[in-house]
Amino acid sequence: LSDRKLTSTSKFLSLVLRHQPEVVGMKLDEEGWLDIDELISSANQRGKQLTLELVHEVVATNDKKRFALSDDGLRIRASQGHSITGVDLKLEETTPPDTLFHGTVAAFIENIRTIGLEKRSRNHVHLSADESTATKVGSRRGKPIILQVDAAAMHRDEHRFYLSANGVWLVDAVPTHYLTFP
Ligand code: HQG
Repeated sequence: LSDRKLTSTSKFLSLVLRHQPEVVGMKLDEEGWLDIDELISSANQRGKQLTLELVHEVVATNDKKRFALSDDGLRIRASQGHSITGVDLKLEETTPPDTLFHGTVAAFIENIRTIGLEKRSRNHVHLSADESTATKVGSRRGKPIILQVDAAAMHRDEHRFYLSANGVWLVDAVPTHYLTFP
């Protein structure tokens, strides 16, 4: 299985499992899962060459561990990054480290200073536990700018934090007074 095939399959699974399951005529269940056999046959019917081996290989080798299998191995979901409404991953509320990080770019800074971090098209604001991860996230859009989040203060103020299965911190929003700008 080539890296190219694995990457294109990862992108396809991100599309289906985070944003648009309707491209294979399916609906995620309320916790975001899809039956793998049904996903493969629906994808194949639409001309996508998806196999069980490919799905398993992507789950195992994906750089960000974007996908998780259910305990029985029959279902798959994205661990974070959803934009689709009506999915609740049922993550447990978790105490965050005192400081978290968010990588963004200059074009967004003025607005973030004014209204804080908002979730935009996704279901959560995504925060990173370390600066190097935040730098990678910001670099997707240009020269990264790293914001520091006072997660300890947010937690004291009863904002809820969730940790995805692949280590991404999720919150509803970060009001501007918890942010430190460089
Ligand atoms: C920005 C990738 C203006 C925010 C990554 C970000 C991550 C604002 C963009 C995951 C704003 C949203 C998520 C405001 C936030 N005004 N801009 N008030 N508040 N923004 O893609 O965090 O590779 O939804 O700074 O690794 O960039 O897909 O969020 O630039 O974990 O698995 O609005 O996506 O993972 O962009 O990335 P996104 P993100 P994957």
